[in-house]
Amino acid sequence: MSLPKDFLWGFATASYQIEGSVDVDGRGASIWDTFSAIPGKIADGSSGAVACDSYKRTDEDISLLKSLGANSYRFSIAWSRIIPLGGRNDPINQAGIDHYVKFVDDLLEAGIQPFITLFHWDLPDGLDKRYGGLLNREEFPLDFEHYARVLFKAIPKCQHWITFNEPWCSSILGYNTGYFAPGHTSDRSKSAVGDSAREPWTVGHNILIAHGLAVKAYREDFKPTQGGEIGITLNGDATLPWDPEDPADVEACDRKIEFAISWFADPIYFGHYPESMRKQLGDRLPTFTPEEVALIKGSNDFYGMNHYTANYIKHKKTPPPDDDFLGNLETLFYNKAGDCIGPETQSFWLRPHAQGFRDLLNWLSKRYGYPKIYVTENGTSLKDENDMPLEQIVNDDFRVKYFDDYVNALAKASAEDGVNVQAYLAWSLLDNYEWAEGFQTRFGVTYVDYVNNQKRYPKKSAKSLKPLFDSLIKKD
Ligand code: GBH
Repeated sequence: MSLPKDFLWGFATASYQIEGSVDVDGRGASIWDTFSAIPGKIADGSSGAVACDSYKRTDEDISLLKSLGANSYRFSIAWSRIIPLGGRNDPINQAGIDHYVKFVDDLLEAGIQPFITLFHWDLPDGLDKRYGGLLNREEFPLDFEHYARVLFKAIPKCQHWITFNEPWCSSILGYNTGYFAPGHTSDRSKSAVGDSAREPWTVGHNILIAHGLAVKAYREDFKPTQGGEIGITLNGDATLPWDPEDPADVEACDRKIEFAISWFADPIYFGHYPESMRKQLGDRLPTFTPEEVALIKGSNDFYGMNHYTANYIKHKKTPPPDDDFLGNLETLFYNKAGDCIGPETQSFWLRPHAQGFRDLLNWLSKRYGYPKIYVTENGTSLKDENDMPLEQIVNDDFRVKYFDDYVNALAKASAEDGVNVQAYLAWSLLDNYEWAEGFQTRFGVTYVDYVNNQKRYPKKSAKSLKPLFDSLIKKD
């Protein structure tokens, strides 16, 4: 028995990936509606217009969670359902609020703790059009704070709030590679607008300010009566040196994590950006004013960790180009000795390597003083799963093994390394809209039949987590 007695576990999703009903109950458009409508941006040309139809199937999803034994569920709220145009002087949509209030009531009634993500990438399109969305230092943080306050007030029963999901993705994929909405990049064959060398660092900075304002609002005006917690969720992969004998590769391993995670976590825990980023990016990386430091430093009640995979890291010898966001290094699946980091999946970036999870939990704990960690996402796709017959899909032994290996690595980090982990949310409850990959890549523990009325079929992995956690969580 190696996980604490009150350990929370369950599944995670995000609004645009599962809800559908994009024109229902007064919802406004988000940047993902706009982006997915542009030909060539999404692998299968699809959008989240219907997705898993979860907006209309809350009862079914809650029954499913209950049947799988989960005691927690992480979902995100679509900002444009709450404030269709997004801004602090724009009309509030009561029907959208009512939907999520009822959903939380129903979850609690079923004995399931909600973890609410305020922002999982679906920015109201109105804000992007009005003032450039996340790029706007003055307006965006204030509009986010206002949106957050509306929800803190409406949903006092929620005890776990996550401000932003993976700001790295919003910044880099949204404003450097252009792979995600709103698709900005310096590559003019992909986008008419964007500056890959500068915009991502501005966006990251603005997200940190917005996070800080929402946390301050919660702590001052809601936490005293509601008693909940608030933090941010960051994504990052584990790193192993391509050549363990080469100190430059060993150093590049830390630099890779600093560019991915410490970009946001150092300001939150220490009040400044990592030295390695300052050195490489110079004045393209914004600086914090004393007021901003006061706002952001210490703004996590917990550390939200999304984690999936690992890479071998090889340092580069030539100076980095202006659009480099990795820290002047290569990410590889094979090391110098020819070892492969893990088996292929359907996701080009994901190869299971569970030891990396334990290592990264330790790295983060050491750097940030053993904070309370909630694992807010962890999971895998399966190579060619979408093309398999249903009988084979529901026997997803590869995913069962992934969860088994990763959760055991987590339990060891908790029991043997002193890592303070208190929750684990598997990604994902349902197969869903995998962003630019469309519906071809499936991450669900539940198969969703998109051609037959979104019918759900729990896979073997769905049922594997309860016995796994039962065997690991201490019983008093
Ligand atoms: C999560 O991100 C998301 O929060 C979730 O919505 C999503 O469905 C889930 O993962 C599965 O993908 O080669 O530069 O394009 C996971 C972290 C970080 C994984 C960026 C993909 C792409 C790297 N993601 N990464 S790049």
